[in-house]
Amino acid sequence: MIITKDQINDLNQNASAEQAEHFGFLKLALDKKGIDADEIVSKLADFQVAIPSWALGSGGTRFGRFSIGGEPTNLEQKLDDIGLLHALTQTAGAVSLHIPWDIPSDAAGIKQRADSHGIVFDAVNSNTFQDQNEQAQTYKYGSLADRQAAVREQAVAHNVEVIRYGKMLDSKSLTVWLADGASFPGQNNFRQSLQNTQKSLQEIYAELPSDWRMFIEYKPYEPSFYSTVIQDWGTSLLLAEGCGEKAFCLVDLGHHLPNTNIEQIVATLIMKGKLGGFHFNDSKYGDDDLTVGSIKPYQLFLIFNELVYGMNHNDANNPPLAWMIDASHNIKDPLEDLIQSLEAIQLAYAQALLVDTPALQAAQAESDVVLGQEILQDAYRTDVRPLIREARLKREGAIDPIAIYRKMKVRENLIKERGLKTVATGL
Ligand code: LRH
Ligand code: MN
Ligand code: MN
Repeated sequence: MIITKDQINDLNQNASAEQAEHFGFLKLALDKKGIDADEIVSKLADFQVAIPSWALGSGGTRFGRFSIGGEPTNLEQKLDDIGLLHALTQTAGAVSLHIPWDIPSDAAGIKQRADSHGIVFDAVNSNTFQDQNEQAQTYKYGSLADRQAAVREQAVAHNVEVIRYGKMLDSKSLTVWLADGASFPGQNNFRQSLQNTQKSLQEIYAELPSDWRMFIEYKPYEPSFYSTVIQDWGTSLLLAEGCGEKAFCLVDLGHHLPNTNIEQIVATLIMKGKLGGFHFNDSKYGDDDLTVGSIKPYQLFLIFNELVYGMNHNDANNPPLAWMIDASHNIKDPLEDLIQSLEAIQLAYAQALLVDTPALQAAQAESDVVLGQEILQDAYRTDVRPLIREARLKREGAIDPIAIYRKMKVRENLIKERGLKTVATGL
């Protein structure tokens, strides 16, 4: 199934008068505050987020999985699904592959398919947290950190292979996330594990093309429940600095212990020019991988506020970030869930763009705590939905993507095309 611009334009008709009215009203209100609504709309229209190839089907928990039907069963179909998302939202113009879950055997064909949907290849992800068939060494006790050289060599070789695939697709970055750690005290020597990890990462880094970047993703626990080698942003930064200027930290919102101040981490990493990428999701407890903005939208706004500030005060030349959604869909239609996540990201970004930074700085200089909060919350409490709808309209996307998705019976059509009992590769 494909969705054409003509179909979207037609279906937008119902909502266009109301959108024009709402946008006009907000534009006037923002104008009075000295904010150019059209400039914000342009920034929103340019903002693109990668969709992970492993999260287009129903995910599951270790207790079960419930298929929604019509899920993509190969990479081509996954790209088609992202194409649908992109047609509707105009925000999903990139895909991030996890290898070997999605091997682009026919790289030219895959690239052409992606091109036809206006999709580019963002970071490629390696996987040394699962054993694959015909693999000589097991990752049961570790991969890049493992105490056995043969295991480390195999894990390094896999990452080099992932870079090779990425080059064929014009990807420009590699994301490394390791499950390496220990489930019990006494299992590993902390120092040795960290040293091995650094050395292995340096070996991968040496194979990185000159215009590539390497992202080092951290996570405090799971699947290792006593200790994880790359447990936090500090360890990630240490390792990135130990590799070189093309190595950066990657923040996954779900990879923090409860109540961690993620916006402060973002501010610090941009200040050091070492923030490379972002995995969006939301969580109540741990790495829950829920829909972005479904639990803590204010935190998301505060994070975006630091991202916007960091990019506008970029003394350390932090490069543009790689944005990706890393969520799992256990009970919702994955495509509807991704549309909601994309919307939440755009909302937080739009709100952050409204923050009156000079006024905030003045309030901080005066230690006017109340005013500082007022300024932030004034932006957060602005209904910015007309801005993101306008951004989508500007690119001929849907004013209301979920409404059009449902009106066009996308899921029903996918089930007709692909069947009711489908399983997509991934988590
Ligand atoms: C680990 C993680 C990492 C993996 C993905 C499947 O929890 O966030 O980014 O690559 O999930
Ligand atoms: Mn992640
Ligand atoms: Mn995760």
